[in-house]
Amino acid sequence: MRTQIAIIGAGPAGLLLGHMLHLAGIAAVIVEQRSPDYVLGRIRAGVIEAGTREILNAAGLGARMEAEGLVHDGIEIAFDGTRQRFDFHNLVGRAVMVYGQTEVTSDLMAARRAAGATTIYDAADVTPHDFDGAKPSITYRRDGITHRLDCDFIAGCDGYHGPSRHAVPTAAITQYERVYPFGWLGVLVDRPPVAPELIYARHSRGFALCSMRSATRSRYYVQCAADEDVGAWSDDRFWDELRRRIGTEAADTLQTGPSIEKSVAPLRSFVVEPLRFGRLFLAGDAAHIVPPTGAKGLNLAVSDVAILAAGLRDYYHDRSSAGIDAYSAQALRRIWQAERFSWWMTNMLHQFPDMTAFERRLQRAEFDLLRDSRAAAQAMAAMYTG
Ligand code: RFL
Ligand code: PHB
Repeated sequence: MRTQIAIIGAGPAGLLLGHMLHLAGIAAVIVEQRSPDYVLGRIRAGVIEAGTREILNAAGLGARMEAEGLVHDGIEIAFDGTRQRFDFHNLVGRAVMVYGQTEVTSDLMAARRAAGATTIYDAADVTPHDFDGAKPSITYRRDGITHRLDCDFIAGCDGYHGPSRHAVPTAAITQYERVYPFGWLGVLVDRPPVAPELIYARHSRGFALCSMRSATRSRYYVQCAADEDVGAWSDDRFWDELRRRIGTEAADTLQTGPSIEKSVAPLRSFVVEPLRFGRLFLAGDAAHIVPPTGAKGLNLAVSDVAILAAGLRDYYHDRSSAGIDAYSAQALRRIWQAERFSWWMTNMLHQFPDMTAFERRLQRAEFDLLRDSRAAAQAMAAMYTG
């Protein structure tokens, strides 16, 4: 088989790239190791930046998001029980959209079906080849048969564990990484959210987050050990721990119920440079990871893909390589800003095992600065809303 762009991975990055290329009349095949149901079953991001919302709408993907998503004009930060609201609308004239990654993925899958474009699910041993030459390809195994897909370019949209980044010789790639000494334990529950907006809580027992997916479905997180055993957390234990961290007012109104999903996510900051190796491009979590505190991961995947798709459009329509040549540097500028913001939010709000009293007071000083300085709050709001 032959196509113009072979995309590895059918997460948000791969599916959106496929859709944008389709809109530009460029052929792409997506090869994914999992099944569609498995991909849709992963509960991940919940917050869509203003810029991401614009990109999804411009690509004709926003109808259900606009109808069902929740526009949030602000967030709250609870610091040792004291809640402070940050009004994004007032600070920077922007808002975010709360709309789950599962829904974005489902909308992207529907658009791909409607376009009649090819996605190969359940593909094993997906391997990129010869991207340093003029004739790249990928191979994969399905139903015991090895297939080969020839292409002009390979897009590695295969997440943190995917094969694309690992196919690059180590001498050609630089990795930057920070692994945090904790994780997040997340619970999804069919109960109305505790508050109309997200609450990010810093507490001496550890960080907690009150988020949501809709007016009737909530998503809650508590900071836990990086290797926490989910099995050790009954629902009751989770609700008790959450209540202790979010302040009495929220704890008293929290509606609990049986969890419909419970999982642990490790926290990591990670970037590789560059994002292009000959005819292979990396995009999304394949190239960078942020801790979820800043709600940036999905949004970064979308902005990478928007830049890459524009470059490929110029390449095929105008015979100009300028866009794909600039992709890595252009995307990395945004990536490092999101890395800084996510690292800063994480440091301000989490308990670190080796923290000194001095560092705890600095966390308080960060919060006081946000509360007392409009300029500081504006900087935070500008980064959060994107
Ligand atoms: P994905 O979603 O990991 O998709 C990669 C796809 O590649 C496939 N794949 C392979 N395919 C073929 N062969 C192989 N060998 C392959 N290996 C892997 C995988 O099966 C998968 O389908 O990466 P992508 O597309 O770059 O998208 C990135 C986002 O998923 C991620 O950044 C966000 O979910 C991060 N994130 C958040 N981002 C936000 O913008 N806002 C949030 O509020 C937010 N909250 C979160 C998050 C991530 C979390 N977890 C669990 C990591 C909350 C959590 C808890
Ligand atoms: C979520 O709803 O899953 C979510 C929201 C905000 C974050 C991280 C995760 O910062």
